Amino acid sequence: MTTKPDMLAETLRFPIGRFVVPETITPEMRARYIEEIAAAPAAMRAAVKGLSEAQLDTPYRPGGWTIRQVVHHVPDSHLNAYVRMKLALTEDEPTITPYMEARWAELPDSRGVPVETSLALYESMQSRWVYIMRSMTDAQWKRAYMHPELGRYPLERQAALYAWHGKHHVAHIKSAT
Ligand code: NI
Repeated sequence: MTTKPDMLAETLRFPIGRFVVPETITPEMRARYIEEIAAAPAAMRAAVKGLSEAQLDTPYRPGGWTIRQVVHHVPDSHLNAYVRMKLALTEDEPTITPYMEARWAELPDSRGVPVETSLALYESMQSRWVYIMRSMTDAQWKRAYMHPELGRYPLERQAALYAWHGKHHVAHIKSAT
């Protein structure tokens, strides 16, 4: 039984809902994921436009990351995803290394670097990632990496996850401002 404050906390933490693994993924769904991934950097740029330094250093929810940490987290996360996809495309189900996102978000760059640096990084890196995804064959989408905790992770599911992830964090910023 969920109490009301828990539901509020859940909504603040997951404004677009938690990621749900699709049972099947069609080529049309993959095409939509790619477009959502491609659109996310501009959406993030728009979400932080005009925010003051004080606003950027304010948590988006009680106990949550600051907006600046969120902006730096997303390219950190998607850079890991980009590398995982490349590993899976070029090796036979390689085991990837998870990273501790909460600790990354406490490193000095996540607290101090201007958001513009990560907006540019996000746009630049993702333009290469999206270029690869737009070229992938059905067989390549079925390739996978091995995640030590989540098991075999097919690339088409990874695209679904990161399409969700970009929108998830843009929604955090919008919910706070
Ligand atoms: Ni995240």
